[in-house]
Amino acid sequence: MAMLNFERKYRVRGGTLIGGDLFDFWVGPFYVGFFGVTTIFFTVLGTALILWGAALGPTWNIWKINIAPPDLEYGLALAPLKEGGLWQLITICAIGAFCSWALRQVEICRKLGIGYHVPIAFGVAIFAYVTLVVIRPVLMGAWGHGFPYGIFSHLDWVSNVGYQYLHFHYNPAHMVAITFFFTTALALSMHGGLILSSTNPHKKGDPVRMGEHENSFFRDSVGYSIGVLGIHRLGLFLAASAAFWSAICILISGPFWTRGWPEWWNWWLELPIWA
Ligand code: 07D
Ligand code: 07D
Repeated sequence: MAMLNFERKYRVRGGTLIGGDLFDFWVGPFYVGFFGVTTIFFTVLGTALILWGAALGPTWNIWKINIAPPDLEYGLALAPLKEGGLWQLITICAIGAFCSWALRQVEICRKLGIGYHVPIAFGVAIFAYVTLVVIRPVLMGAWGHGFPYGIFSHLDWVSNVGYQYLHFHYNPAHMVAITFFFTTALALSMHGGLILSSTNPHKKGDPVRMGEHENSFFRDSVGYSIGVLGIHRLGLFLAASAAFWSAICILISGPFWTRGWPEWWNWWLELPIWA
């Protein structure tokens, strides 16, 4: 079915999570929905607050703008706007916007009658962000443990927090996350390469090759092909695992392990079998 016909057929009301018919319409190609409106609300408010924070600061240099979380002495209390309160409001807006976006994806899935794989995948990214700015700061007793909003300042935060634990590469969950990130890149490059190679046969004018050629390439080279559906299951698993283990690696740094990460490996030397 041509795309334009299909869109006309499926673009009917219903399937919303809340609000019934409220905002249940499209503007051009975009589905609006209740959560489209809340996404716009939080995004506009959050961006305005970032601009306000930038206007207070010493620079308009895009790389150097920095909106810092409250000082550690404020603990988990609300801080005055200019002393981290803006960061707290921006965090609420960011979480509101990300969650609204995910719920709008859910509503679109419901209208189409398809699975929730995309919003679940995005949910893992939201989980990583919420771990950084809510779960870990709450467990450590101060909003000041969140990362600052600024292009370079957030890099400084990553570096400083990394060195607080002496050598972050020794964090075992960081190792698992990095391995998943690298494997995701490997899998995506091989999958993209394979699809392009069968879509572009040797001779111009030859028919495009399909699944049999793709499977045979991998069966000939490594003895096994995961298959057309399987490669997408693998891709989603690898990418979601990368973000999930990232969240775990920072969640355990502080709340569950306060010393240098190299020291964690002493458990190996302390095994009774060496005694
Ligand atoms: C390609 C999808 C498109 C998204 C893009 C990001 C903004 C922010 C903000 C002007 C892959 C759009 C950016 C809307 C503008 C202001 C105030 C996704 C793609 C293009 N980081 N980070 C970047 C964010 C954290 C780290 C770049 C966000 C953690 C390192 C961009 C978050 C830690 C490096 C950026 C976030 C961390 C970066 C490119 C949220 C651990 C780099 C991002 C909400 C995760 C790289 C100068 C990219 C860089 C970079 C955005 C969180 C580490 C500015 C929105 C605290 C080490 N980060 N980041 O392509 O060049 O992502 O930095 O959690 O080296 Mg970061
Ligand atoms: C948090 C982003 C969520 C984004 C959302 C959406 C918009 C809209 C709009 C474009 C999780 C945002 C959308 C804003 C945009 C438009 C229109 C993603 C998030 C919801 N590290 N490290 C990681 C590596 C070192 C340290 C993760 C590598 C050093 C700390 C990953 C190396 C030290 C933390 C990772 C390396 C150190 C991390 C990041 C190499 C510093 C974290 C990915 C090769 C001296 C962070 C949850 C991630 C983390 C993290 C990789 C080195 C410290 C596994 C490859 C040794 C403190 N590092 N790292 O989390 O786990 O994505 O965060 O050396 O906090 Mg590390």
